[in-house]
Amino acid sequence: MTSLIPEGCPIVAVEDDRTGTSLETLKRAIMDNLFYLQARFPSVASRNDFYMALSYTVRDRLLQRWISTAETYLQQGSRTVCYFSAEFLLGPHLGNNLINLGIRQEVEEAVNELGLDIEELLNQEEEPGLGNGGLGRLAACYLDSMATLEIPSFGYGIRYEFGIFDQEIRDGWQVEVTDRWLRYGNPWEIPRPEVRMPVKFGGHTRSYTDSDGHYRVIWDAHHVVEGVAYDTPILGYRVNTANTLRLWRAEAVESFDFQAFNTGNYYGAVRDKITSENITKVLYPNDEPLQGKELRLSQQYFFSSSSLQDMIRIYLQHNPDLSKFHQKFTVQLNDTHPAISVAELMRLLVDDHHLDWNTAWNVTQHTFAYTNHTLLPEALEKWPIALFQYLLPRHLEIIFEINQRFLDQVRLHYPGQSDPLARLSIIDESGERYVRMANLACVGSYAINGVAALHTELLKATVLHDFYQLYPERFSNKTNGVTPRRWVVLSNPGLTGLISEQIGDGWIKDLDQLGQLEPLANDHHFRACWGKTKHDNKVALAEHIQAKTGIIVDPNSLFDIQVKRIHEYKRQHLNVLHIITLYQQIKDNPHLDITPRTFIFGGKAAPGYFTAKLMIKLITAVGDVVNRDPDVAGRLKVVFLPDYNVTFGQRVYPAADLSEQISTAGLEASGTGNMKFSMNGALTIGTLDGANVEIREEVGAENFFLFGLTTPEVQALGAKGYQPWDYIQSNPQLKRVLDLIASGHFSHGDTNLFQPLLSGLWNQDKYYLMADYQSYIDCQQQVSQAYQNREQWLAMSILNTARMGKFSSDRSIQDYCRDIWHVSPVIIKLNGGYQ
Ligand code: CR1
Repeated sequence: MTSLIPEGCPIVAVEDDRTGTSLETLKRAIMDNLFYLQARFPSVASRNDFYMALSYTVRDRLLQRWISTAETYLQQGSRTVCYFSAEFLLGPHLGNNLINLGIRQEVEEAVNELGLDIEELLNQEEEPGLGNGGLGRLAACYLDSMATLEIPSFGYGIRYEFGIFDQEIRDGWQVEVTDRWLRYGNPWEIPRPEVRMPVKFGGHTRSYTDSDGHYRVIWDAHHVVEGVAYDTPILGYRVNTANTLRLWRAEAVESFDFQAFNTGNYYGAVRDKITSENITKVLYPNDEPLQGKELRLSQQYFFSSSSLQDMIRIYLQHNPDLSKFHQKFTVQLNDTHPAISVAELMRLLVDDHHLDWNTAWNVTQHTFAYTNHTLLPEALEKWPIALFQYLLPRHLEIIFEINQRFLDQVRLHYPGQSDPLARLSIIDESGERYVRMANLACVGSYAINGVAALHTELLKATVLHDFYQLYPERFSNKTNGVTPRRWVVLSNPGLTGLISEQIGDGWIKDLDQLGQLEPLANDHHFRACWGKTKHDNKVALAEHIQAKTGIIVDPNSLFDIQVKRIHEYKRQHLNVLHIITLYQQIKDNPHLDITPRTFIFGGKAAPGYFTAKLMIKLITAVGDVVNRDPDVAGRLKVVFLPDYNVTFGQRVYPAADLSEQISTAGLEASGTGNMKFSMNGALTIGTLDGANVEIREEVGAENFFLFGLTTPEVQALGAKGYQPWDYIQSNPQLKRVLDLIASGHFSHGDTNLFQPLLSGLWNQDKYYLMADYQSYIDCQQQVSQAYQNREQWLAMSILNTARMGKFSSDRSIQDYCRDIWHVSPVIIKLNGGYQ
């Protein structure tokens, strides 16, 4: 990359170098930052140096807004939402901030004039992958919407040194590689070394009665770790609001334990330091299932405690009376990962700030609200009592006390009945004793919600049924949403331009305005433009696929895409069964006239999830055979794109014709990829699961490819005794597909490789693939036919986008604000820099 020093550039400060956006100012600022922050001159500067210089330039333009926002919140004492989440899957900042600031064009010009390429600089950013999948990405979309809607809010979480692993594919298998995202520096974060919170672990408690006769407990910890704050500004779209995402990093309190040092235990002291700092080393890579890992509980407690202490510190700056804490703050618990906060706030209020129990409980119960994100039983967090006792002895006492008082109330509800008591208890006593985090969250929260209408109904009917009976008024549904800023404007500039030409750009902040596109679905010229935009996006993805995998795909074929975590319940293997079905039809009749398709997969498997890893191997193995078989003659292509992440999603959603949302009904809480696809004009093939149900309601049944069993049908089949082999034996086509895999056709003759997967399908088929197979194949046939009618397909595609207004995360956040948080926007005026 070549570059130019702006020679003879007039040094007349017509605008502030840190806030101005004229071409000359931007150029000067970039070069200044290269010089003073990266300490480089242009001819030796690396691409990363330029990326950093540009990012600091953009960050300067954020800071003015961020500081004005902080000042305004402080002065006004605004009611504030704190979003507690163990995961924030942010994706790259630079492109998003350019869009939200509205200076993308200007910056591109400035960068060009400096002889640099904006795309290259944008690609230089290592995305902060501080999340696994949907839950973490939802948190990121919500931060964007809260800022855009000018809602006073904080995100609180963990600054993992290593985020979600990078995925490589070697010999068709997933290999995990450490995500060293901080290696070259992170220009978006501002360390706050003075904001540090002590977090205690282990040890014992003792009690005494103080001189006023109060019973007090002291927790003598085994050791203390400090949480140090790292802040990232989160700017809203074309507003002055820039909220804060505060992530905590663990630091050992003392560099070395001097006593150990003096007694010669130097290495032991170093080891203790490392152990403390391990807490924020790495994100746990599991999506849903969870084992009882001590480090994981430590992470949860560490960030919950740091965050609550920080909030109390902020509160006490203006108000000595903690009994009204809940009037200033509300905390949204993103799943049960931060649920220990309920006990921790009680501890802080009672032990440290000497509130009486009832007052503290009143505050606590009015502070927290809890979102549940999954019904999978293996994902419900529970921690062995022994682990709790060892790590958080004081919290265990508090939880016992909360539970005792709670169960006393339950007894009044169910006199003489022990079953509801056993189910509602925060302590699971059915075998080895556990603390049930969902129960703790429900007892300690004033509001409880699921993430799609069906999911919330299922929560009320199953997993949280007993709580629903007890506290029906606490329950509501809040259907997920995604931010159109990242998922349309940033990802799909072509479509953004086309839409804005027609209806203006108001839709970016008010997605319902997309409805104005509806009449254009009948406009021949508009359809042609729509089709061209999609085609351009497909060409770009095809180039990317070739660069990454060497596979050549045809942009005229139907791009059929499934990207999400690899999991049996999401049923990527059902998709594979369809591919093999088509393959066999071609083998039977090589002249068959079928709609050419490119099947694209992406997604990570949890490193310890054997079956999911085997599913990846199956996809790549089938691809290897199908892509090369001369009989197929390019009509089918199968691509597994490695390392699915936010950046990759931004390329993929705009290029999809068909979105695969094929989970077993009743198991996908919501899904959010389904929304991103549809917003970008893909049609969906899906089951009646999660938010698919609502997407179909919005876009119209005629614009959605529905198949499969419904949730009640799945439940009924399970209750009656599901026999997958009945379906296999009575369906020769299905049997042939399974037999072809078993024969070693896709595994160089190895008949064992896929046996674990196949025997799973024959024998239990926990996720009902066999039951849904024929319906899926038939539905795919309809998709293929529909794609042949290009005009009709384009009209359906336009209608999908036009009717996606509901799925903006702005709508979700407005729902939370109105029904749960009771917070209102605060308008930020710019205070004009640092003067
Ligand atoms: C769900 O599986 C949902 C996201 C966000 C996931 C997915 O359907 O869209 O949450 N749940 O609500 C999850 O990660 C730990 O649970």
